[in-house]
Amino acid sequence: MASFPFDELWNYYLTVTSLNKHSIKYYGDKEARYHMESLFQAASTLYSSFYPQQIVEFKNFSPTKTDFFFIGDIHGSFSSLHRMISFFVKKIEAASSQQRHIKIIFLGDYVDRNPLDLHTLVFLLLFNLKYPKNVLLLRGNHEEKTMNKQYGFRYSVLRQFPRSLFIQISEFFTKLPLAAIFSVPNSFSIIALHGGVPINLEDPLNPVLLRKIELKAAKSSILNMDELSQQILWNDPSETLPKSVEFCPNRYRGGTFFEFNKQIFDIFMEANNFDLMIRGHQQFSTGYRFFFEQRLVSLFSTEKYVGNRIDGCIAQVNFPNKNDNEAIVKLLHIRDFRNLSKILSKK
Ligand SMILES: [Mn+2]
Repeated sequence: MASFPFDELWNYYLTVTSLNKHSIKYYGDKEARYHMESLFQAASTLYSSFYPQQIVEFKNFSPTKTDFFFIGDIHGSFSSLHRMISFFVKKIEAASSQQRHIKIIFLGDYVDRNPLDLHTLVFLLLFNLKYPKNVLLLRGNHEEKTMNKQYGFRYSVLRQFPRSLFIQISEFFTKLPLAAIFSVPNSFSIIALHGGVPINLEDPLNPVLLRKIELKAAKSSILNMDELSQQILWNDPSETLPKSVEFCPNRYRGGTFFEFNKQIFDIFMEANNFDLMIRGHQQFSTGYRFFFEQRLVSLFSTEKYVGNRIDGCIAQVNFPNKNDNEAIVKLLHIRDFRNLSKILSKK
């Protein structure tokens, strides 16, 4: 890592005003390749050392002194990520003087469907390595090589780098946890993941206990993952299923993934002691949607997605009171981060 110019790369991305798929000054030569390999190596080491489990649980935080931020799908939107990171850097810097802690959880789907996706991932990892105690990346269904082959990320890498780098990145994706739990004992707990509730297909009303299951998720191809891991990455909530139908093969994504109704959701949440689920995976032009009496919030955190304008949102979550049984969920629009000084002075 000695000659890896971390600060130079970080400052480059942080101050870049415009970018196109060819413009990165570090790309296209041997040095650039070495920098990329070093970056992904450092990111792999970070996740292997700090988050060796597929499901990570946080209990040791001060609930009233922590601001949580959750971010849904980005899909290679560099400008949206740039706005968010600029906002978070200011938040993190301000928090240390206020004795507060900022926790930022990304819910997966960083790449594909946008030619700037490699830049977006690189910037995200630089941010993660700069603030390892504040940032956590979860895995989405697009952090997976068969999706990357189909939807563009593989090409983004191979256009300028050898295949070995793509293999290294696919291996890095296997290190990302599938879900994170934030729990305050005797109070409130949040489950964050990309897709949704994994269903025990042999006995659907017998809920999966997330803290107890053994998952085989650390595979670079979805085909080698176990069924429950696949479902965590791919399932969707549905409020349009008939009441008697608890779940069905996913009408939009194919039959090995599922849509689940409120009953499946409720029994899963109760058995696991979860109060709120935060997930991504579905495109809503409003950037978010609440399901199931507001106990599930779905986020989409990009302003542009395959030609569609999205009013991309992230969620800020606070535990106002240690003994309160409720968290406050506030939606923030990425468009508002264009005027950072204004939004940061607001309480
Ligand atoms: Mn997805």
